[in-house]
Amino acid sequence: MLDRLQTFLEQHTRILLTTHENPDGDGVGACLGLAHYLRFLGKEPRIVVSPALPGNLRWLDTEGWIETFDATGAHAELALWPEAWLLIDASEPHRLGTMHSVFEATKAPRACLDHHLKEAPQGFEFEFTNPAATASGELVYDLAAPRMGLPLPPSMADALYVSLIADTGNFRFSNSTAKVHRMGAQLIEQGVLPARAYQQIFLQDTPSKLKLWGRALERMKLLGDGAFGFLVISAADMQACGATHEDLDELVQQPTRLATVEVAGLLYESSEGRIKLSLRSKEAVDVNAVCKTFGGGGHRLASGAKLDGPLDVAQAQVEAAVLAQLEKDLSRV
Ligand SMILES: [Mn+2]
Repeated sequence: MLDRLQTFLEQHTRILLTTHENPDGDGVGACLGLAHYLRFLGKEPRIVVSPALPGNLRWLDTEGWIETFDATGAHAELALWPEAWLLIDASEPHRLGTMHSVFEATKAPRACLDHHLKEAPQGFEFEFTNPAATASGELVYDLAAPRMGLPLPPSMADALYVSLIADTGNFRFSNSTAKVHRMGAQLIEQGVLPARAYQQIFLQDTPSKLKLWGRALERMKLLGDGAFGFLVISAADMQACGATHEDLDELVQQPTRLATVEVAGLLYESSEGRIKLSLRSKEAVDVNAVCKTFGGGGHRLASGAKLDGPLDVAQAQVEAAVLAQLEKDLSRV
């Protein structure tokens, strides 16, 4: 696959690198890593993201390469620029968000570079996917490191290290393979400072986020003999804490800190009154089955759904559905 990708990149000069909307550490790290490699090859890469980079990723863009998509201004003619378009860390064109219409309009050959387990990508002339990889940055490293030789430029090493820690939760998740640990070790040998990267990526919260988390955790419901830890956040809670949607990141899995909890849940009411459910399972319980009953989906251990209001009705429905699934999967009577 990497040889095919190398051939694809060699055939073009102006290469547009993009990632899914609401760019994350892996997508951005992989874009920056690949941009370094393409410049090494003498290419002219550009990186355009939508919307703007979250604050915790800005330090990675040491060269000022990342452009924020501006449909009517700077990027009105973007469809005409590239000779090749690469979508990184996603394999569904609609995940480009506001850039999707430009993707549809361009005459350039379009490709995806991704590691997610999904159905075969559609809407691309070329596909470069490897579901065995932990992160898109891992694919970029496997492509670039042997061809560039080590050490990599410092900001490229930082970007690819961030790819790894973003998708492995700083090497905590089950996808933290021996291979990505070795890659992390090599990047540290090349000068990456792991404590600095961790702090820049993960220790960037705001007071409003901690206020919201405090409120949610104080009121957590423990159901099913402590096997279900359930957090509920209303639009009024969000407003009282001055919190934004970003402040909900990683809140859903906090109940899994408890020894007894098998399933963690977060029910969230947006300011428009839409209700979103997220469920996480430690191992034994299939939360995807629960979310499917509400018309949602995801994976066995991480899934989500949208529900109709009002909030208290949705909450009762979720509680009943999760308790039924706990009985089924934990063989409780
Ligand atoms: Mn990824």
